[in-house]
Amino acid sequence: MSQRVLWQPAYVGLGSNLGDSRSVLRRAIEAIGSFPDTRLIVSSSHYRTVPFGPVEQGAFINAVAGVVTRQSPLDFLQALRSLERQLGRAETRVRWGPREIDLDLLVHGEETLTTQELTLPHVGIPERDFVLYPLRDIAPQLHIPGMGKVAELAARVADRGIERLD
Ligand code: PH2
Ligand code: MG
Ligand code: MG
Repeated sequence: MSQRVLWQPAYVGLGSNLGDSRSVLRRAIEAIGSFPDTRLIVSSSHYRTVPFGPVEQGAFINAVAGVVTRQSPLDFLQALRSLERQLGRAETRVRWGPREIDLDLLVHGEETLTTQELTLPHVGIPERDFVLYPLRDIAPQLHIPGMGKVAELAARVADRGIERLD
């Protein structure tokens, strides 16, 4: 594990539309807060969201969690992948299709990188209500490198029928 000196703020997008989605999201957020060299700072409400993309499927539950971490982006990504498996995500999910749990690293400090494995910031952020609305709850003033301020990005994305849950 490459442990860095500086703690960086990082944000994780969570989604699920198979199984007991709300319970899986709660367990995922708790587990992320227990990653080595990581502290959970804040998490958004859960939202019921209309599926985005070409696949016809059931509604998602989405949320966003904010942490500070000393893990590198790639180590943090590996930890998210292994947590997805631990929470019962099947290996062979269709791209864009239904899933038990999806944990996407959205932002890691000021990092910008493009590799096979990981692009930071996550390229889908500006077009996704199911990321921007929960992210606005917890970090409206966050500046996303190359994209802009969360509150402004959220104001620009159409509400496709997103519902905040308690
Ligand atoms: N995830 C997808 C595809 N479409 N739609 C919503 N509303 N929420 C998601 O998390 C989502 C999606 C694949 O990761
Ligand atoms: Mg995703
Ligand atoms: Mg994913």
